[in-house]
Amino acid sequence: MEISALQKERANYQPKLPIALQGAVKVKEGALTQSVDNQEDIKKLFPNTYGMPLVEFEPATEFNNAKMNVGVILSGGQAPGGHNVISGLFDEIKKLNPENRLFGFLMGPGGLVDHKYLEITAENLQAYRNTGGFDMIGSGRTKLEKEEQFEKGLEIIRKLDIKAIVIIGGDDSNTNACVLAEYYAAKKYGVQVIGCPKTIDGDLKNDQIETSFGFDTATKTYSELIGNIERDCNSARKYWHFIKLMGRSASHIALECALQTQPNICLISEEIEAKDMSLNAIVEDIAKTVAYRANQGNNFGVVLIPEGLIEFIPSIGRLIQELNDLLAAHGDEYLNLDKVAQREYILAHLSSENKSTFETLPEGVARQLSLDRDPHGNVQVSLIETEKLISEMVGVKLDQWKKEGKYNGKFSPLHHFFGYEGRCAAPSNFDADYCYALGSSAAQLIANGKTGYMAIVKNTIAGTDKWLAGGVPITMMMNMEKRNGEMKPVIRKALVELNGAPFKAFVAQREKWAKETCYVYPGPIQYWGASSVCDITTKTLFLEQNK
Ligand code: FBP
Repeated sequence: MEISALQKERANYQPKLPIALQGAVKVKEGALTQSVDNQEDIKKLFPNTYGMPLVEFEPATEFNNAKMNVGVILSGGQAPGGHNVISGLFDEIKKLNPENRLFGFLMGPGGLVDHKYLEITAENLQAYRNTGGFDMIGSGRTKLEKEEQFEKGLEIIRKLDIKAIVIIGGDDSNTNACVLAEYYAAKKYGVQVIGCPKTIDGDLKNDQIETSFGFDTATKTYSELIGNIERDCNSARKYWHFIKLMGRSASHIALECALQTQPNICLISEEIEAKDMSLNAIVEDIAKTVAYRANQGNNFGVVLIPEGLIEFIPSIGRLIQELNDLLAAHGDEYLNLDKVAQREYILAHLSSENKSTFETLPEGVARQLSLDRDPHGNVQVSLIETEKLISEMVGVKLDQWKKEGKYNGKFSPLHHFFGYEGRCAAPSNFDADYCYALGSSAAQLIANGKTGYMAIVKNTIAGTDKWLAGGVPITMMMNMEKRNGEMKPVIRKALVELNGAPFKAFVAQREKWAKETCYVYPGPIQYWGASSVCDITTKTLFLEQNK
């Protein structure tokens, strides 16, 4: 494989570990835990993995030489740092006992079920250390949820003499990791399951998980691009850029990028939902800023739009809820019909309020909402061109104001979607270290007999030496939510908190950013050089931890 000059140098980077993981390690057990909500339901569903204590690692004097083979799975969307979780896991299990072996299941959870795997060795891992992407073993969105999948997986687990499976994934994948852990524990198979918090979306966080890996690198990558566009925009002064940013549900990515780049407008889905804003109200707000700036002679600007926006506009959210139920109960009756017949079927079955919302949406958007779901039941928001929908509506509003003599500017919109390009960037120093520590923690959880835990690293705004590593029972993060028409135990997704420090910091400045031009140009991720540039993490994490 031919590698770039950067890759060559970056391969030599030795990720830093918290003190507790640098030598021999022992476990300190903390308080027993409870789920965040619906305690009785969750306890009933997870009798073997509920209520376990928090775990923290401490330096020890004696080495644990646990003999264990481990399987690892990358699950869901790519996030920078996945390869470093694998590196940390590999190095730690070899440190425990050089005879330990690591197997990577290929193309996500499906690899476990289909018995497709690769043994990870020092040689084949070398080219992937500190690199972005999940291409070493691939990823996939197969949902591990059925007993026959668990039993199929067990066959290969037994064949390879695997003691534990590490699932590197987001909230849905870690929910499934917990279901698998519970199943193997209930059957007394002696197979442990450990999760690792991954997702660029940043929505897998709570009192125990400070951030999901990949968020740091992805937001730095997008902020670089946004900054470049802002500078171009401020040079030519003739375009309005509408930039949709990835992040399926929560607006953490958009908010972090706004804090880094100070655009004229950034929509935050959670605020729009809380204020019960209609699509029209959102459009009118943007048009007012465009008109204000035009009045100052500034026919240019930058608008950030979180990709999950559409689901948070209350009227559209209610429509999606009903479409989810319809899809779960009657999907078979219309999924195979042609486009026109499908639309007719759906319109005939919706309540009158949701029917009128459905009718007002452009046909392509309506179709995306009604048909496509990923295997976890999520609307595929990356495929909906919200940035175009909104800018077109702003254009229509401005034309109307022009006719009424209320606006006299030029509005030339351009559209961008920053998503996939941020998911496989070479991990920043933060993500490289964080992921390596997560992988090492996962190995230590296994060596100490834990199952149904997620590896965690805390105190992440301090230097790596001061980071605290350990594990949290996955059931602690669960509650019951409706999925595909049924109540299910799931890890609660963290949305942007409107009384949280990052959002408040944004609100304190956004009016100024809208009226004036206050762009900030973060530039590309730096891997070497001044620590004030290379080692800083996100503004979100900094503001949250300094609360
Ligand atoms: P995960 O939650 O699995 O980490 O995925 C995140 C994400 O990148 C979302 O931001 C995005 O909406 C989605 O994946 C896109 O999915 P796909 O890669 O299947 O198109």
